[in-house]
Amino acid sequence: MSEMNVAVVCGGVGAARLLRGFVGLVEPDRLTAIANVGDDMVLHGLHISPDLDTIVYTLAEAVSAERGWGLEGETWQAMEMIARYSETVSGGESADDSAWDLDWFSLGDRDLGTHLFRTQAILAGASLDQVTAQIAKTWGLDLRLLPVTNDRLRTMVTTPDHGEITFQEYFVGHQHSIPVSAVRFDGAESTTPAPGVVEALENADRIVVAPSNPAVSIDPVLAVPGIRELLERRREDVVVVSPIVGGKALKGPADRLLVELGREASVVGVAEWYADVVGTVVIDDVDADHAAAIEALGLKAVVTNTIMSSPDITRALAETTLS
Ligand code: FO1
Repeated sequence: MSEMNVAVVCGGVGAARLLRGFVGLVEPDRLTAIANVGDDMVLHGLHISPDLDTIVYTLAEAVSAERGWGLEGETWQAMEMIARYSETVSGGESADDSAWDLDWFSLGDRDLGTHLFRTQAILAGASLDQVTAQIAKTWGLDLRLLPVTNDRLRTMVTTPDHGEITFQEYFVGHQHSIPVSAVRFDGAESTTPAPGVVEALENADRIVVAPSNPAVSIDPVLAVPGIRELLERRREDVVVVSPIVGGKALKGPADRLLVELGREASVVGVAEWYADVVGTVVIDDVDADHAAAIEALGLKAVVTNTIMSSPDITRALAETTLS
């Protein structure tokens, strides 16, 4: 068991998978996941925190293997009721009439229990980090899971045909199939880090940036005042696992977003994206010939298998980020 204190900066699915490699390697009270909240939204009156929930469900081995989010063995009774009411209010209008499309974001019946619990806690005065700790404890998580901030921060993307829309309207509503010209983190400038976040990053022997989407999952975490500056100051102890392998994102639009936002969809593009805040980039074996270009940027490149297709590979990858 490593005696190191480790802080992992997380988005959703890719981060949750890497965290599995740290559990059992790093002491639970020395392992802190600091998660993005820019994907959060209030829907049907419920506070939904997709990246926090994806981490909880994945580490609890309860996540839907097929979807990578939500719970295994879900039923969708509540959503079916919402879909029926949606029909009524939309008068059967086309699905594009999103004002009345109430079932665009799929919430399973068990997943709804999480949102109901979180919402009632927040309405009763709990902060997001407090209710997240209760959810993590309920699922028996062996790490500390912190939202980067308790304050409202919303990732907004600008698209040519739809103007500025919320992250989930882009990611789910449009299945991230439309080009993005800009990303903004609404409210970020007036947020503060949640309790424990700065301490975890200051005390960490190693800060790991998970293989999440740089533009819409990691950058919103860095947008909370003080966080980017803290990583810049500790750049030598910060390691990022590239979310791009062989020019492609393993899941989601990270490769397209890098290009749309002016970088190349490669491990070099990732290194450039993070050049100010990381000292080391971990890249997959298939990208070994890009190591020199990364080192030319003044970063270290570490080549290993980053395809987390088994617990052993995931554990080895986690160990590599700590070595
Ligand atoms: N992703 C989808 O593509 N479609 C959905 O209907 C959907 C519902 C959903 C519900 C709860 C949740 O925690 C996540 C959900 N996601 C869905 C994934 C979510 O949009 C992404 O996990 C993140 O926001 C991006 O990392």
